[in-house]
Amino acid sequence: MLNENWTGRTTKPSAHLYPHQWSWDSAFIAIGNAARGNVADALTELRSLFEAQWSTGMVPHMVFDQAATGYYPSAELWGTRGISAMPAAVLTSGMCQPAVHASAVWQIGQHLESRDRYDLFAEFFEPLCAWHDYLHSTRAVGSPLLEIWHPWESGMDNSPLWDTVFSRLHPNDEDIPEYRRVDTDHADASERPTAEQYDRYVYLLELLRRKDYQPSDPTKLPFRVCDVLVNSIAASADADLARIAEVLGLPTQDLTGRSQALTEAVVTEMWSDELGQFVDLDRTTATPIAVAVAGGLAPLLLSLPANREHHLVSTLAYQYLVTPAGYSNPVIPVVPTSASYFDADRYWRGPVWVNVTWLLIRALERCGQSELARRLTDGVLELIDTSGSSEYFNPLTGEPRGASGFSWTAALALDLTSNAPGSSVIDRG
Ligand code: 9WN
Repeated sequence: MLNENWTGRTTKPSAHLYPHQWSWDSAFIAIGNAARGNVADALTELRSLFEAQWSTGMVPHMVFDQAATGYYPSAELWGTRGISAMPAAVLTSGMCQPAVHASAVWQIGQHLESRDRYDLFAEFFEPLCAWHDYLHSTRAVGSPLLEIWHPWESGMDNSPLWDTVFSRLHPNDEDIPEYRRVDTDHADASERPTAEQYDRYVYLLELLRRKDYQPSDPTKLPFRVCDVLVNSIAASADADLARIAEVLGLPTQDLTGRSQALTEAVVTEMWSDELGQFVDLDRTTATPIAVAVAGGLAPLLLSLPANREHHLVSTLAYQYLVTPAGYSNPVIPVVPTSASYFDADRYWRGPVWVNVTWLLIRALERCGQSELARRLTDGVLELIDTSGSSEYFNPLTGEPRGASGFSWTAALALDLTSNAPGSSVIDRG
């Protein structure tokens, strides 16, 4: 399937629904390709993504394949052509996605002999530093925590996390460019965002487009959220970047310091006693967003105080795990099934997503919860064995949802079944 979705330079997330290159998809796919011994394609994938890196350091969330058709919003709607920060040879979106790339490079390096590993790290170190510098300068507005300015930047597009912010947005017709979405041509409407949500995505995109995606005063933006998953991934990748620097014999202090400062901000500013997990912050109103999603467990990727880590593992085990009917192993839906906003079939509002589960499996291994990690690994593999490499899955029935032939599902399953260092197979002893 990965071979079928391979274009020669990148892997389409899915042949029909997502025919371009996406930033965090590429990192997950590269991890999977390296796990199956195809380091060459993994590197080509990451190189092509970083060739599209803006001069500001931002890695764009999409790189358009100019021959591909049938995806909305089109390159025209993004309107990035002519923005001087974008490399002239490519056409990209104007926003970013979670910064999994340094962790991907670190992990791919573990499949290589030391000389090749050194070369890989040397090749990507500067671009990765520029990317993280961008995040820690432009996106850290008045705190070490990083902000996203559009739901698409979280990768979890229509998560219930954004509902309160969206309820405050009342765009005028002239602020929503005319558009016709095409996602519902490829997936059932009941599994995709509603029309009201889609209007707001396009409205927020239009506001950013008018500023060339580089607002001089971000505090004026109507959507400013510090998301737990985004910040945990960044702090964890900061730490991996420091490990890369160490292999290269370079100073690590600043990189480690940045990771620690971000981790500390997550721990002190995002914890919710009420929910027993971390929660997002709405920066426009300076209030926590009291919504439980699996992304709020992602600080398990970080070095947490022991009591927090313990509490978070219990929340994961007792509030999130669910075994689909007829299955033997548990899975983690992106929203706990007990939540009033749980929707088993709809995109980011309840299904199982393999990338979120994979991150939590790796995080559980990191904090010594290898038995729980193993059960979840078996759960994901059982799901894929039964229902195929789907974009997401109904957690109650295990049925496939969204696009079929979805690349990161296949890639991360390959990583989970590989004998690569750091994989669960090794952890299982
Ligand atoms: C918008 C490609 C991407 C993923 C995101 C997922 C979805 C796009 C869309 O598909 O987002 O970026 O059109 O809905 O939410 O995580 O990277 O697979």
